[in-house]
Amino acid sequence: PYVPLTAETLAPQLSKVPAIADRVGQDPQDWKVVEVGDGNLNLVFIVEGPDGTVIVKQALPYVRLVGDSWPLPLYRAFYEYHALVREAERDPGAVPQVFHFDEDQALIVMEFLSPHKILRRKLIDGEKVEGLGEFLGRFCARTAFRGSELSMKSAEKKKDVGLFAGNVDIPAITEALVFTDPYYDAKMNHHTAELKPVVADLRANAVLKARVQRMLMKFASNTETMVHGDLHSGSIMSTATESRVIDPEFVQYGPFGFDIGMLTANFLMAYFSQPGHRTPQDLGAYQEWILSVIEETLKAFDAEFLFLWTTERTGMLYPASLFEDQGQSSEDFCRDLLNEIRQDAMAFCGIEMHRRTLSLAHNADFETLTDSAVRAPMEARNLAMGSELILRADAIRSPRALLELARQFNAK
Ligand code: SR1
Ligand code: MG
Repeated sequence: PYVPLTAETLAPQLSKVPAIADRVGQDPQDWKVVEVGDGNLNLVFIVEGPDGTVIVKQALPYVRLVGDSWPLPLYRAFYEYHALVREAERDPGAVPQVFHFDEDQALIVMEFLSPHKILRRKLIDGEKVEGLGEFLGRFCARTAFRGSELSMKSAEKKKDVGLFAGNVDIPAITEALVFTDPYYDAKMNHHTAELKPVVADLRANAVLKARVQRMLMKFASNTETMVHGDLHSGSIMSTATESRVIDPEFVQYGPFGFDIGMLTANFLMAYFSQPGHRTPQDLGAYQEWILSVIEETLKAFDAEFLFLWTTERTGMLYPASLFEDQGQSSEDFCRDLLNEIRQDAMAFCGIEMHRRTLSLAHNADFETLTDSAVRAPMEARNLAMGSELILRADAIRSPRALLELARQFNAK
């Protein structure tokens, strides 16, 4: 039966698992185990021994952030494992290597990333990461394209959509916490007191709420590709020059623009929160660096998607014959699709900006600013830009336009 591990029980319980023993050391007495999970859901152990180090991640049967009053199925580890396998195929080297999966124990043994640090922490600490935007844009494009009918055979894709459709309780969290709760006085919500009038205005905006509901419907019903499902800066680990994407337990088949939109939101929140973390001397340059990462990410997404469209497109959609002798280039159709993806992404981006300020799970960019008088104006800018993106996603026709909007809201 399933038993949640502790730092004390892990070594005796897992000493016979070759995937661990062969990498860490044969004698569990020599293992040093520390529980380091600081996310909202799981246990994460670093297991270190004379021969090396691995990560053991185990799902808990409830939401760690809330406690056992909110049960959560262990089966999410199964989907996380399968997501990691697919992400590794679709963008080799982008995710940690998986060494072992135990479905009964809801446990994944994987590569220990070192000296990587959670990207959100690096952004709070004012650290830069070389090649970050290129890496993330490519990851989003490769997983989006290669997880869709633009690459997969229809039957294979349908089978995979069916497999991941079993992950029902996890997307339900996103449907509630991201798309619904911010827009009414939901039980688990909390927000900075000074934002009360701003929040009242936002919740009184029927057009905004209808737009969000439309995006919720797309999120729930559009199975264009396999999405990571929770691609924020806490799901990325980086050194100064190298990055990996972790933690895809919110995986589902969903819209092309979902991951890139969520990711952009988390960079924008890092941007708006910077006055609380930097000295006035460092502030402007570091904020501009964050904006340059957003620009690189969005550009790399489009460039890679277009490259894959040109070089790898198979399947039943958009056969080459469609473009022959029509006086139009296949690339034009790809650009139309990329425009649609960007519009969805901008709306998802705005919604994520709202939920991290209003719903249950906030983020450290703002939360580590303990003086609410300092935090509130930055959160207000974040909320206002979020609304603008939801209401006028179609006005953002280029990465530059998005950056310009961010600068405008930051100056308010
Ligand atoms: C109850 S889970 C709260 C949040 O943590 C995860 O990382 C997802 O972002 C989820 O919405
Ligand atoms: Mg997570």
